Amino acid sequence: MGPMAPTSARDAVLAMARDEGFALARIAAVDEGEPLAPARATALDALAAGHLAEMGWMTADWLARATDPGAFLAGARSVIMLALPYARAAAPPADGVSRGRVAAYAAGRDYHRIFESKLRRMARRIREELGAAARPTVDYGPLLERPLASLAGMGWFGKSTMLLTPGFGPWVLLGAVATTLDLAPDAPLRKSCGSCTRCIVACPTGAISPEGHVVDARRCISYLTIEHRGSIPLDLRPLMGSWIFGCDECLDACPVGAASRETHPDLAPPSPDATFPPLTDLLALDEDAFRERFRGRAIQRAKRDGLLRNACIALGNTGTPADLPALTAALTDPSPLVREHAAWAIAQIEAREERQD
Ligand code: B12
Ligand code: SF4
Ligand code: SF4
Repeated sequence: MGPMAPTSARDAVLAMARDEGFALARIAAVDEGEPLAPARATALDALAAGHLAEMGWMTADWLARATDPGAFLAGARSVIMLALPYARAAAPPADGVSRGRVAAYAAGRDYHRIFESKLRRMARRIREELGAAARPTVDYGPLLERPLASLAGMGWFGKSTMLLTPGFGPWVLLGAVATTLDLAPDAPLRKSCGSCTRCIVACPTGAISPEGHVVDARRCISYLTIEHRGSIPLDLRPLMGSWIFGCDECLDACPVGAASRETHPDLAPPSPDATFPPLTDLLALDEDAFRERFRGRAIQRAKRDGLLRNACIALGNTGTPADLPALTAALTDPSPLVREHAAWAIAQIEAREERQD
């Protein structure tokens, strides 16, 4: 059998993506020129401007490799971009309990695990059935996924910096398989946000630049609650509302795909408490209880002290006097970070009560 024609290899790969349940699969050609050179320039500008905050692994060298599929897989000619949709959160239980909010992508099982097994199986089939090299990656791996997905025509760059897909808007998670196969590529979409500015207006911390397309991670609640270690700047705390892991405000505000409620079953939250956890319950978690409760969930990334720090801020912003005993107990938490944020939260709740008297 001779080498497969680009079209039939493409059909074979797309059939594999369907077998794995991916809702979207598009192909970017990366063998000619440097299609990701503009994305590399933008990313290096973001790094130089400090917009990537303290995500230490995102060095200039990492960004250069992350925009070079040939460095990711020797001889890469195509990158297959794959997406799973997930639904925005339903309303929180109306029971008067002070609840935090977890970004919808993180309320179900850890999506990295879900993607990893699907992408690995696809890469193995490409090697075994099509006789070509293939290497998968999701999120933390060294490839910038949004520029690749845009090149593959899966969506366009929203002003929120989210990749907006025609059917699901920003509500998709991405993964990729790079391969040495020469696959017939998809064309980029000719779409844009037009005059819409809803995400920019909706962002609680002003993290999106006034013209859009640039997010300053130093102000982004998603960064602050997930990636940032240590104390949260005082001026940002009151703007963080009840978010304790990630933030969906710029996604919730987006009209594109706003009607979609499609969720891959593995990404669906197991209960309302997974999306809206009672905040004082979180303050009671020690290291072991934290690990047990969030086993297999993306929330592990915030670490125990980080999540309790976030819960204190959410209580400071939305809590009531009923939450004061749990916060007072947190003043003796083993972590100085938690103690400091608990003290801040108590002062916030007391000041709110005084204003209401
Ligand atoms: C670092 C990172 C973050 C950082 C920084 C995000 C940022 N906006 O810079 C933080 C922690 C803040 C973050 C937050 C979130 N993230 Co994040 N994140 C990443 C990660 C690991 C790298 C992205 C990155 O390097 N950003 C730095 C900028 C400079 O690069 P970029 O975002 O890729 O943007 C490029 C393009 O947008 C392009 N570009 C931008 N505007 C324009 C305009 C024009 C005209 C052109 C031509 C190009 C262009 O240039 C940029 C540089 O190359 C990717 C996974 C990956 N490997 O790619 C996930 C990823 C981007 N994140 C994702 C998600 C889901 C989120 C959150 C929604 C999670 C949440 N609910 O809390 C938020 C959304 C915040 C937001 N508005 O972006 C998804 C996005 C899916 C999608 N539909 O877009 C990804 C792809 C992970 C995944 N595998 O699904 N994230
Ligand atoms: S995730 Fe939240 S804080 Fe970050 S840019 Fe979007 S709305 Fe702003
Ligand atoms: S809210 Fe409007 S401007 Fe922002 S990403 Fe969505 S369509 Fe674009």
